[in-house]
Amino acid sequence: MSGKDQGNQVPVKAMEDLWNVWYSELHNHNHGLTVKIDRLLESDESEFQRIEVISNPFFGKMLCLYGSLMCADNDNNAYNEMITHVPLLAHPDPKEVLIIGGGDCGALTEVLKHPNVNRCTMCELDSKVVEVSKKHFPDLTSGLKDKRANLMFADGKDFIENSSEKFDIIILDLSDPVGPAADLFQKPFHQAVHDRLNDGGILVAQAESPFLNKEAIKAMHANLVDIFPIVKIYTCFMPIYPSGYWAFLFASKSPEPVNDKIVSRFERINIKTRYYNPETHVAAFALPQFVKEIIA
Ligand code: SPD
Repeated sequence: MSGKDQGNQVPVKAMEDLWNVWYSELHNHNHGLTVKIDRLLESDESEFQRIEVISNPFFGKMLCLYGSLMCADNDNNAYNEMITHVPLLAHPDPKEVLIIGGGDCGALTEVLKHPNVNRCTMCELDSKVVEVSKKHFPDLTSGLKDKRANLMFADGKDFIENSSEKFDIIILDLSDPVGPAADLFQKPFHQAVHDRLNDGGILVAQAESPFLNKEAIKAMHANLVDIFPIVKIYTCFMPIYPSGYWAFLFASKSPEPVNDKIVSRFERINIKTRYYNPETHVAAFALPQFVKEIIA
């Protein structure tokens, strides 16, 4: 039969099913993550990297830098809440907080939920990431409206090495240890960060996947134990990141990450979270055997 004989019409339902545009991110040579693209909302290039925003029916808008997913409407809370509230509630009175990286502003927004913080400085290399995030992720970037937010565009390494300012908490909210962020995973940088911390200060760094990046975690951990008296690893569930399981390194001049003040401090700040609570804080430091073995 000819097309005319069939009415030459493809039923609407069949047309919907034909929509078949996907984003695939390889996590090694053998596997990766694939998400359906409803719409390509942004595709741009900055001086430093490609920047894409796609939308997916389940995850909502998703920010992708240099071909790697950074955050999504429906998957950012675990990472942003755990990289911020864990050190801020482990510290007795954090006033000055520094974020290196963090261009989507999710960590900044979480930090500024703490009423006792006087100022949160964010040093991001790529202004275009902040610009795109402001356009597409109004909730994540809402902290920028807070007058305690101090945003600067600079190389985090230059800022740390050339500044004399000191902080109570420094958060390394970095992309992967390749390209522009690579030096920020190295020991000289960790030493310089240590020197920018006040007495009792805490460094927290995103530390990649314990399932896929064992060597990177081992090396970072080894660097930090040479510099800080207290170094711990903790983890969270993060579905859009490689393996869905993510690590952070907690390095402190004196506060322990798990202490008996966590519950009362959390109650005092009275904030709404989706992943963080005092139980997930404590539980995050209970490590599966294979993660303990990475740092043994
Ligand atoms: N492969 C993705 C790793 C992302 C780690 N950091 C994300 C920073 C988002 N603020």
